[in-house]
Amino acid sequence: MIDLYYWPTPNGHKITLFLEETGLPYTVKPVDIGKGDQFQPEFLAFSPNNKMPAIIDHAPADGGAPLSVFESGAILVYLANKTGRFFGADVRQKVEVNQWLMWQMAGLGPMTGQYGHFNVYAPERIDYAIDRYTREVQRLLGVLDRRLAGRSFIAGEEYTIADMAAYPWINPYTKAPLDLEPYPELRRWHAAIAARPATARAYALTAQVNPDAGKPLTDEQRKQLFGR
Ligand SMILES: N[C@@H](CCC(=O)N[C@@H](CS)C(=O)NCC(=O)O)C(=O)O
Repeated sequence: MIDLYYWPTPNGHKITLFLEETGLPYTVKPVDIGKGDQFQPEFLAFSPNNKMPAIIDHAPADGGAPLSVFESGAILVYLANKTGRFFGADVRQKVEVNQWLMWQMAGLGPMTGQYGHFNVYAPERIDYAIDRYTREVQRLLGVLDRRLAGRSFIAGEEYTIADMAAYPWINPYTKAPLDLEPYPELRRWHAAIAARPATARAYALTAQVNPDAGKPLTDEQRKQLFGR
């Protein structure tokens, strides 16, 4: 059994996308990041960067003690190795999956996160930051759109953890939507993943775990998330 330390955000969705695709049994352990659960010593003991997602696998492959993993990319790689699924069939496919997973972790995720921060959460409007991150996100969406030309998914014809990492970060801010019109391959790919039953199951957890999802942040939530 896997304990998933989770809150319904783009980085959290990556892991539920994987778990729902594979049917691996898991228990959701909510980490309410607006209440400061990520700073609790019990959580920091295995997730020292005070961010979710994290997992504890109580039945690791070596039969040993429970194994914890933090960082969404590392969790996806761990789960893909554990199940032998969604990481490509041979060394060349694995390189494709891995390099696009790193591209998401180091580029699309952080840049889109900053785009969201300065458009949705910042207490004052800073035009330079908004312009900078808008242009960078548009550049990255263009990179992904070109990559998807002639391919069903990011690494080829198979759905992989590279897709699961990128999908939740495509236009995640309803209060600051981007125009996806210039990216037809990306829109085709995104619609295909949205139509998967596992994707619907993964996103259905949002309302269950955080009924307040989508509401403006309270001052207390803002303090927990951005005040330390
Ligand atoms: N690089 C990390 C980023 C995780 C992350 O940013 N998690 C956010 C929510 S999406 C979080 O837990 N924030 C709480 C905080 O910053 O205090 C990963 O991919 O797992």
